[in-house]
Amino acid sequence: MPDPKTGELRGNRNIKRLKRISQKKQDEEIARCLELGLEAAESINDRSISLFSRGHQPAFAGINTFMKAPYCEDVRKVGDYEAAFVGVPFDTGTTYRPGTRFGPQAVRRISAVYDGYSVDGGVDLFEELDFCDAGDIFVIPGNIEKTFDQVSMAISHIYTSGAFPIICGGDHSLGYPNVRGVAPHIDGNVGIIHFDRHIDMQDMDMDERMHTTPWYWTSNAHEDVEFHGTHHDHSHMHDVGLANCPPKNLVQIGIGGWYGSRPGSEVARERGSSVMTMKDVEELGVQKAAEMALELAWKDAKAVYLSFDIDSIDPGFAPGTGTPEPGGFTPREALEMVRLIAREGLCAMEVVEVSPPYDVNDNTSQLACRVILDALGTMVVEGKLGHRSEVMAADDE
Ligand SMILES: [Mn+2]
Repeated sequence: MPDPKTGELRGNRNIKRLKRISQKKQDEEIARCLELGLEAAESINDRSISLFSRGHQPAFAGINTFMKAPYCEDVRKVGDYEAAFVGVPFDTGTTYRPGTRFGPQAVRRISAVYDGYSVDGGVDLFEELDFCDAGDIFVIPGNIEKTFDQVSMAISHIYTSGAFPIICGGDHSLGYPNVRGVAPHIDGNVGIIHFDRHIDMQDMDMDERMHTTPWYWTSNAHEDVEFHGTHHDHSHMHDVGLANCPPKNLVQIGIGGWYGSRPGSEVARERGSSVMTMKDVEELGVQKAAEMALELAWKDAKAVYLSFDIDSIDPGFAPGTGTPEPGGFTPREALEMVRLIAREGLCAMEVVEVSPPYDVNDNTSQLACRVILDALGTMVVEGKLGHRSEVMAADDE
């Protein structure tokens, strides 16, 4: 909104603020590219260009990590970063279309188009946040339970190293092992804000813990479950729920349509999670819906986890997904919801269900990338992540 006093546009305010942010990272990258990629041909006037592409430009060139961020190959060092993108290329939990195992690579590829500077976000991600790409978790195709154990241990490693986990699926069965990697390390209740067209809360689907089941296993069935310290305590199928993930702090947004929600709805009703349909969001408006979601998720909680199923966005915009359901969010609504929710801070986030074989023009993977960037950017602006104060010069206006 324009400033109510001066009438100055938000964009102009942001541009001024962005000017105060250092260009240290950008300068370092140019020096690194010239060092590793050699000096350009004589006819090239811009001497910051190297002979071999080693950095962000050209966006269509090079070896792609997420946002062309540093590849943290030695994952023992992941704690050197404030945030870490990690791929979980697993789609054995899908019940309709597969293909999400190719999600992380597609998101990485399209992410190269972004340079981390956002006028409407008012943020320069590379300068204000140290983040890396930690590569992919070694999933076991065809074995859901072994994959869950790998995933929980890997996410737990990233989280306890001190980096904010940015988890890119993969199908939504991962919601459970992802949260199981984080929640046991939080000294208090964890709220979950879950964007989806599907309720994903039944116990089993076709005799396994598929992508229709994560919140049955994550949210606990009893308020008085004993708190356990490690994820190992929750690695058996007979455990129902993580001790500090009460269903009252689970908010499910965008639910609706005609696919597979009956068994999960019964569980949601029994346990008392909050189910916000698309119609609820439409009637409340995005701002009010986000406020309600935050209130519910944060009630007596220490942290909130964001689970974003890309199928919550209408398949007209996001066709590349396992179980499309018309009538979802527009990208503008979804991204605004994500920004409003990220303002209060998150303990980790996941974006799941991007299935590149069904995608068109990378639209779906680009939206997944935007969900990540908008959440990160918002947290940086709000001081919940990164190091804005260190790179921002004093206001000299
Ligand atoms: Mn879904």
